[in-house]
Amino acid sequence: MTTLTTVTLQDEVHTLLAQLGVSREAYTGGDLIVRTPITGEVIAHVPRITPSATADAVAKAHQAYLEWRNVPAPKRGELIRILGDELRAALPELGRLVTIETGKILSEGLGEVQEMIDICGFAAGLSRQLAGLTLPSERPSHRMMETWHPIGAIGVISAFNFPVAVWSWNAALALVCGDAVVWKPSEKTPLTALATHTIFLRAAAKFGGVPDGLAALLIGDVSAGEQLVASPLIPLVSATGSTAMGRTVAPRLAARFARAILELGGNNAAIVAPTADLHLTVRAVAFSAMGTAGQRCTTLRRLIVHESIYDTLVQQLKKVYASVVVGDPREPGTLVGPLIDERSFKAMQQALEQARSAGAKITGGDRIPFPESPQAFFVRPALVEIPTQTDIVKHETFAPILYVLRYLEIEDALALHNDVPQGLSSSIFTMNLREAESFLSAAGSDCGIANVNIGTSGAEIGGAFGGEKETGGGRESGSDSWKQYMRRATNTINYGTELPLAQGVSFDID
Ligand code: UN1
Repeated sequence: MTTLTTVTLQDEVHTLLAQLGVSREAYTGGDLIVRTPITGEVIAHVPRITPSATADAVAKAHQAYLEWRNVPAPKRGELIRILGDELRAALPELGRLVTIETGKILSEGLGEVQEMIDICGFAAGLSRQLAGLTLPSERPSHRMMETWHPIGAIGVISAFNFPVAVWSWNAALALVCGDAVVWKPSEKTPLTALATHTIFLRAAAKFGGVPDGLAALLIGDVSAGEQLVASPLIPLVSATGSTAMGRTVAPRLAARFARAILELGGNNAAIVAPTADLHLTVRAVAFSAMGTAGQRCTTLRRLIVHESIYDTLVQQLKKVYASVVVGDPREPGTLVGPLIDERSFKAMQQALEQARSAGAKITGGDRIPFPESPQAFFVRPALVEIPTQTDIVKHETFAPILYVLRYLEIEDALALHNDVPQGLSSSIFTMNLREAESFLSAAGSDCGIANVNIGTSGAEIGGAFGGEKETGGGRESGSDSWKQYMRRATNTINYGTELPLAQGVSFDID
């Protein structure tokens, strides 16, 4: 365990914000109190946006879209290329700010900004590839094709755990697609949002001629998000957060036929088969289950282990769980930082209590006190051996709890795997080709992400990211996710002198 330094984090945060170019008024004098989970101390007072300013921002973003949609896509890509350069230049400071605001370790804070840089590269290339199909027409001298057009100003609602990367997955694609972006970040992480917005404005100034309000930031409470969800000027909202949040957002969007990209709860599992490379498995499980203090939507929460290797694997994991360094996420050597707040700590303790009453054997899970930061919530990650997949195992608790279950037949492992309401990420550890391929097949994992011999978390930006069932069905980031940020027009062009009708219909007026 490391000891926390006594340097005030507020000073460090203000220095970082100044280095990143954020003006002092943006994070002082307001009534939104921002705390760092590292010590629990207050690091900023951010002014909240008013409802009328939110309405203005949305209206302005819509106007900006009307202009931006006429800028050629490769030119729009140039803005995102510059944004990537600006993020690269800001990486050390922004990465550190992510660490201080969220409590994730420095390597993960920097990794988050790297994801932003990566998606900018992806989107800049994509700006020359927003391609539609050309399709054969059944009519002579006719051509049929698809064209992709921008859709409008889109809304992004993001969560505390990936406070800036999630914005970038949406914004980089949407801006290249010709949309404007209005962003409502988590109330717990307004500072990294302010820094990111400032970096965007710097990129926009370098690019020159970006319509005013093309990317807007709404720092406020839940009502700002609600306004975004209700606005007829916002044709799409991409929302990341809990399934409970999705349940309120999705019907409101559906009621006005707006699009939704939902990235909600996960309850990710890994199956460990008898042939698994255990050395690799232990490392993968450690990162996926304990990384980001269990606060990724892709965090590994259930481990389904074959009876024949159960004792060996659990013993090895117990060693790692007992020795992993929990402490100040800024210090090299720390692997597990604090939980975001007391609420999250309480939810973890309640889940452990329920597991205990279901007959679970729990290793870890206790609070680690740091006398110099009594308001911080550091915990030893918990390994919970549980005989059956009870309700608490089926529930996503956003904390480092790994439930361990046994299996004998691979079919039973798969059944357990899929028997939860969520469907985000999944893995199998095996050297058996049949098992691996079955896991990836139609009858295998029911998740949006299914991996072999790697963990459930830490996906690359090049793939589509998201999941099924209560995870919400949305896809962000790579592959063809961009299509959601555009509207598709099907065009049929007649270059002949006749007017043949489709389906052989005749309608002769002569
Ligand atoms: C999230 O937790 O909301 O795959 C996103 C991962 C990261 C993204 C996590 N690339 O773990």
